[in-house]
Amino acid sequence: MNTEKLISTAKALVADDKGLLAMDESNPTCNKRFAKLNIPQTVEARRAYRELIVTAPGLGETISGAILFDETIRQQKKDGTPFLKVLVDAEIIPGIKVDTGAKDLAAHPGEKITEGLDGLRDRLIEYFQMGARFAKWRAVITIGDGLPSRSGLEANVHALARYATLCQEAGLVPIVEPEVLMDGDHSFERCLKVTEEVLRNVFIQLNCQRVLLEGMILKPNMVLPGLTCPPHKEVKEVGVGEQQYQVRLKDRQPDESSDVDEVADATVKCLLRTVPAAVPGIAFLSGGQSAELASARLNAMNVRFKSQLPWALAFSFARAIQQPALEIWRGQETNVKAAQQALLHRARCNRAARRGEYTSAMEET
Ligand code: 5MM
Repeated sequence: MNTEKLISTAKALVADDKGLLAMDESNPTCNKRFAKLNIPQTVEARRAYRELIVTAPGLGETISGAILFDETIRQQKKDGTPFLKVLVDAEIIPGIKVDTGAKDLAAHPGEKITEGLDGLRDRLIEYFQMGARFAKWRAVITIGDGLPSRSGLEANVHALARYATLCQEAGLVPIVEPEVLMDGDHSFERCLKVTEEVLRNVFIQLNCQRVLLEGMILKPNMVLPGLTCPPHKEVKEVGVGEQQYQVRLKDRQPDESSDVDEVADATVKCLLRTVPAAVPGIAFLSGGQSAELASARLNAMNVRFKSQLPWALAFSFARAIQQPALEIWRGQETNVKAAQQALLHRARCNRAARRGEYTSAMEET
């Protein structure tokens, strides 16, 4: 294991206020997103879309690394230039998703286990030889009645740690992604509790499996209420003269901007309790938040806490960077330039969020 190289790659992935672009959707996920926009679900359409992304002019000014899928890492531009060369020429570090997906966990209704450990050592050697310098594995944790179970959680964090050690042995920086899903009607507080429990167990296992913390990146969810959590009434005590009044401020939906500071505070509190200072960076997933809210919440964390934190707070978004571009492209060659501008805009917004300089005015330009 080349410790120095791992550490310098991990640092480079979160350096200079840049972040990661997750473009590692598996074929079924990519096809599902294409189908919604009537884009053909073919190898060529996926290739053309990924060409649009990697050739967006100046992408390397905001993006430090791109996470690819196995099909994509082997593809080329229409003119035959390998995507890997395009990325390296743009000073973007190529990465690769190496899990083979989340499957039903036997005897655990409602829970998933991420697969892909069998044969992983050999696959990592091949990806390193191709030019990848980091990898990604996503564990999926569902909140529900009695979920996550202790055994479901342990199985997932154990697999994450086994993956991370194998990556470092092969010279690849592991992105460790334990995603607590937004699906469900759970409260904000429940998400905080479960995310804290998950992250605590992730680091216990990473230490057990002898992962070099300085040579990895954590990719967690932000702390958010479930997507179908009933709107809660925010009630505030207000003093007027001698009397105290309870003032109902407004009904709040989980994905509204009014909770930006609350999300920032809870997320950072959770991370400070669980993530060792040796980890160089935390790059959030967006998890289905709107692109604007993902930027606003990352921005709030950096505005409020950046100077006090031991690690960088960055982004590793897929939908929150790509979705607006995909909706403009819709499979049409004539829309490529406009789609690339939308992609670059989101990447710039997120770089601004890393600096605590993102404002809603950026969305109007
Ligand atoms: C949670 O998904 C990851 C981050 O994406 P979002 O920012 O959209 O939440 C993402 O890297 C994900 O792991 C990939 O898109 C691959 O997903 P599938 O399900 O296709 O393996």
